[in-house]
Amino acid sequence: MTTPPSRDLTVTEVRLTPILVADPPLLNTQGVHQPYTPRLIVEVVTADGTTGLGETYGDTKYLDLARPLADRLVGRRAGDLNRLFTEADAVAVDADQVSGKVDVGGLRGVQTADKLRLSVLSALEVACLDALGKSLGLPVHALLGGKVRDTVDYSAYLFYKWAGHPEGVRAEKDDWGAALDPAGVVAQARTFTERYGFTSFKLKGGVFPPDEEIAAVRALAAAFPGHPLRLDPNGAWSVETSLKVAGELGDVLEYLEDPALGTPAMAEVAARTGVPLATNMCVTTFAEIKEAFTRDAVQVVLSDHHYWGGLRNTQQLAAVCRTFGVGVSMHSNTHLGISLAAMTHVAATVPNLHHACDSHYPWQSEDVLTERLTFENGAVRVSDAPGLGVELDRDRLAALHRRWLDDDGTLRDRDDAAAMRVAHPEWETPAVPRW
Ligand code: GKR
Ligand code: MG
Repeated sequence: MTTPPSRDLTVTEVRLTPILVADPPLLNTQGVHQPYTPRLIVEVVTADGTTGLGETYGDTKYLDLARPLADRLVGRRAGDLNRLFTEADAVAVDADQVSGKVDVGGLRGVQTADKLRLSVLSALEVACLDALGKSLGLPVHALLGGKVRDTVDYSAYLFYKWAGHPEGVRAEKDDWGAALDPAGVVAQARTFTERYGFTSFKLKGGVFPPDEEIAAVRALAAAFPGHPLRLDPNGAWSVETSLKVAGELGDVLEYLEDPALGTPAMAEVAARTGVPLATNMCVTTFAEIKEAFTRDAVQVVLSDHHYWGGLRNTQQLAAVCRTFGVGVSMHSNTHLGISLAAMTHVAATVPNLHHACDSHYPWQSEDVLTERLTFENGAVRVSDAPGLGVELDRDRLAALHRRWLDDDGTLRDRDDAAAMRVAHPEWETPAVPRW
């Protein structure tokens, strides 16, 4: 009998590198994306010399928590994750960050101490799984129980957008052009299909009056007959407006995403339409599931490993959804390749993932990887290489960190309303429901 080689997977160091990555002027109900958005890159180093990678939100409130949480990981084995989750409860969260405020940048409901902790822990968990996988020679999906598919489908994430950021603002240029009406939205969708082969489409709504967005979805349906379509106004509509949109688009929508804000309003819409409702705003924690499912408020939950607390929690969420006959898919916020790799690994292990996942990745021209991940026929191939199957480009990481260091603080916390005020000084975060 051969003795397995001994690997010391004790965590010896956790490196935290905040960065600013280029982001195009994508519009949503709160404003417009900043020219650069903050992300945090996590490296977990183990005693056997392995480095695992993770990624999460990079705003100050996450950075403030990242160091104390990372310190709790040092000295533990990379596989000792359950204990990290229970210990994290003891890490204090600044009361100012959680006094019932709606999360501004993330558009994902009310901020809580738990959501903040889990959003940071998720990056540590992913980095530990990457390190474990690399050290053991196993892909992350194998550590999660194994893949049930070889590719993961994503949908084209369409945004109303300006051609460029406002004059005089430091920004990277993009080649997508403007999309401010139905013709622009269809042209953007065509670019998505040409470049990446996507076959399903989600339009970020809540930007223009609902009639204009209905016209855009109708134009998409005419241009791409039979393809799954979604519309997501991030809770900007009243119950009556949501029902009007559902009535007019019911024949072409795969689902309507967060038309109205909060479980009671979503439940009322759901009770009065046959169009399935999806959410990444009213079910964002395990604690929110009971009320939403009992009231049949949502038919699809869009999981997000960043704020659900990692890949294993995402699997648990999928199991709960399966138990209650609720669909599951994946939400996205601006992210890079480390997170796309993590999303793809966990998505590959979820049997009941029947809708293409969201991803902002095509909008990100910059990354910290030596090789970008690619979409073929709208899907990402599940890597069988050890860990996540991605490698860090240290020069790119250093350059994007330098940009973060050089920033005077204005971009370090994503604020879409503030970015909108650069072009429209009179802009205020709209009251909800907006229409
Ligand atoms: O990137 O503008 C955006 C999105 O609106 C994002 O912030 C949302 O979290 O994509 C997300 C969603 O589906 O609600
Ligand atoms: Mg959404």
